Amino acid sequence: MKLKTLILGTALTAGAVTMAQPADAAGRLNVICSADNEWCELMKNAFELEHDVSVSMVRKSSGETYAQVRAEGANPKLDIWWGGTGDPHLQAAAEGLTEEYKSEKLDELQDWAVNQAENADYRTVGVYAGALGIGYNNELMKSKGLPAPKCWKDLTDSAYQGEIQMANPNSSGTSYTALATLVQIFGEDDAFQLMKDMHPNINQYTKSGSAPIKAAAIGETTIAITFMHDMVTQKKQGADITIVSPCEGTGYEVGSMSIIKGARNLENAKLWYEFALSDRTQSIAEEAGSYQVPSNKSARVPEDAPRLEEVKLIDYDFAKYGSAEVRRALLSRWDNEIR
Ligand code: S7P
Repeated sequence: MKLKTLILGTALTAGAVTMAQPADAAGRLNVICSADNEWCELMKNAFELEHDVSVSMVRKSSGETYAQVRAEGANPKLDIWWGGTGDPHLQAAAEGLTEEYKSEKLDELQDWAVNQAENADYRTVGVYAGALGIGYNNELMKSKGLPAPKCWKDLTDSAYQGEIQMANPNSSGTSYTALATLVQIFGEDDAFQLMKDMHPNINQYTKSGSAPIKAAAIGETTIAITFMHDMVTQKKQGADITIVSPCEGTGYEVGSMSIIKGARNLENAKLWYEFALSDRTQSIAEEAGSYQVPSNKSARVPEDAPRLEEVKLIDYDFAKYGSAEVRRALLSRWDNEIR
């Protein structure tokens, strides 16, 4: 029922778009999508309705996508990478794996989205933003008599043994954002000590970043570390979840988009780029249960989207934590000392 409503809603929205803008390019486009599956599908359907282009799409987490783009560097099979946290997009840009492109819509975007493009010499751009948080299942928390966490440091409490779930930062952009956030708040050595102390409390390091809050929603874990907007998605679907903005402050993502260097369908990749940055396209994200803040200033911000200005955000250093050197070093230290 929900899916039918979603597809119908999308078709109507994108159908109106088709009348205003006739199809203007033929052919194919290979998209790799690192946002949630429902949003990826919505984007594909809306784009195909607007343009005479057949989209082949795969969904992978941000870190996994980066690894694929890198592995295929000499023989690219993908044309465009849409969505996913900005750090691996920046790393790909620094390694020359993505194409420079200056959109005609840059003036319509929020500063954080333009900064992302500038940090990468226009080899990527911001499409949405969202803050990281701690979410917990109210019923489990109560039935187990656990104290409610308010701060990152609280997650090291031995009372939470086996109660917390987060993703593996190698595969997941969400979890790399968590790792980089803790390092920026506490300093590298103290952050690694915190993660070591928290390790006995972790019941699973998942592949995907949003999996932990989905698990909390169905009572498979009590606490999850994910983006707040992914928690809102679960709450809107009826889950009894509390969203915590950690007392020490928190990091955030600039979800990004990049054209792959050597894309075989470059003109169609540019069509997708412009489509994805438009206020009209960004305004339909909520139909797929996505509650990030859109990068186009004129796009509708979902009523339930966590507002960045209401969260105690750190001054996340995207250039540093998206650099190949720092990202590689932190992930390697995590593998050696935490995993
Ligand atoms: O679409 C939801 C979302 O949280 O997913 C992206 C994220 O990369 C999830 O994948 P991984 O953590 O598994 O890489 C985010 O960019 C986005 O906000």
